[in-house]
Amino acid sequence: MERAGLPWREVSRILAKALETDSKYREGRILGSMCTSPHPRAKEVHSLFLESNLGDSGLFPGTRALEKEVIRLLGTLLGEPRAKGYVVSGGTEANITAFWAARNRARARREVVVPDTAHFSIEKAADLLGLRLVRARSNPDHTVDVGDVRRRTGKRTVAIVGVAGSTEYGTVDDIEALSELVLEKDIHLHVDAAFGGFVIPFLRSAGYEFGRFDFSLPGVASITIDPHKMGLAPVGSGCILFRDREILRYIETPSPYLTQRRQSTITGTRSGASAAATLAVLKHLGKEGYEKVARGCMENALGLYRGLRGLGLAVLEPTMNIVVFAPPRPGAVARGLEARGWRVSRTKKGEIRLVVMPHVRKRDVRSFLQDLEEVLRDV
Ligand code: 0PR
Repeated sequence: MERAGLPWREVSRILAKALETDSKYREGRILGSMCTSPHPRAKEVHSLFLESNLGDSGLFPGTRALEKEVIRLLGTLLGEPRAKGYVVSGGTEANITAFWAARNRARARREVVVPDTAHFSIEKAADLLGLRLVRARSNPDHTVDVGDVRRRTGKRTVAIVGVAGSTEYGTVDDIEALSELVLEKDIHLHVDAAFGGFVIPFLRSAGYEFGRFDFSLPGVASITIDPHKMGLAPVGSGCILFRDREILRYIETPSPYLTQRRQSTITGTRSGASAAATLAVLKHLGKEGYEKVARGCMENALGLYRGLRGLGLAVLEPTMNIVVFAPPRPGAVARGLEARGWRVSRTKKGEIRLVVMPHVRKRDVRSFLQDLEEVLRDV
């Protein structure tokens, strides 16, 4: 660190250079990310709440009330207005919190049964908490094989995970069947709707069909939903919701010298800015605003799907705004696209995966298809 500190001009130069190097969502070329430009108002609000710390919420009762309101609104969206939970740093922390609570409540049991499509944060969560990860197979449509989940569930099972909006394919597991399965036993069902939570309810009201995946199913005990994905909140905003507030007792730690005497979050000091910015967008967009966002993304995804099929490619029919296709020589195709400035991602199986986020416009879809056609000719 400099002894005297640099003139501001110098510091600005360093920062500007870094920003210049970073990709920008607004250019419409990022097709492999589940994040997007936050709503402009969310950016403003975020900077207003930078000093607010929900880890000592007695000092910030105003922000704490905003966090509670976020949880109440999302609980209502997900079928249980009385759900309890927190605004956390993202889906990873939300998933770890769910496993933590489930494990402590279940005492001696130590296994979690998870779909093969589960996000790698689930693997981190199991590893951190000393839980054995038992993977259930996928059906050909990339949803979990519920029969296999049932077979792998036993006396040692703490929790089962269902995915509503899988990271790679955007598919939704049969959560209804998983809910029935856990009701027969005393097992925690956690739904990872980090991505789908802000998509499914809004696409459904726009006329798309989805099975039930939320607290309206009696077996669902907790849900991850991430405002910093399709919720248009700044990065650093995830949410964990529990149906039953009592479960939070199992992860409580005394913090006697703080204004808040007990904590049941993983982090101590935690951002109030995320909660405030999330609430601001929820209130400002409302159901109609999110419907418009989700519908727009889905229409672009379907446009992409039709365009890819028009090019004679093998494409999976999208469940939500994620489109996966398998061109011949996918590695070379991905490299060709990257060379033309597109940022795409690949599935474990090697297919090309396109996440059609709100920053992707119709004209980006058109120019992507044109570039792809050229790339396919070259490889
Ligand atoms: N659950 C699901 C279903 C997810 O897809 C993700 C992240 C998580 C949990 C974990 O969430 P956090 O990353 O918020 O902790 N899925 C994205 C992915 O791996 C994360 C991401 C986002 C990656 C933007 C890259 C990127 O540019 O694809």
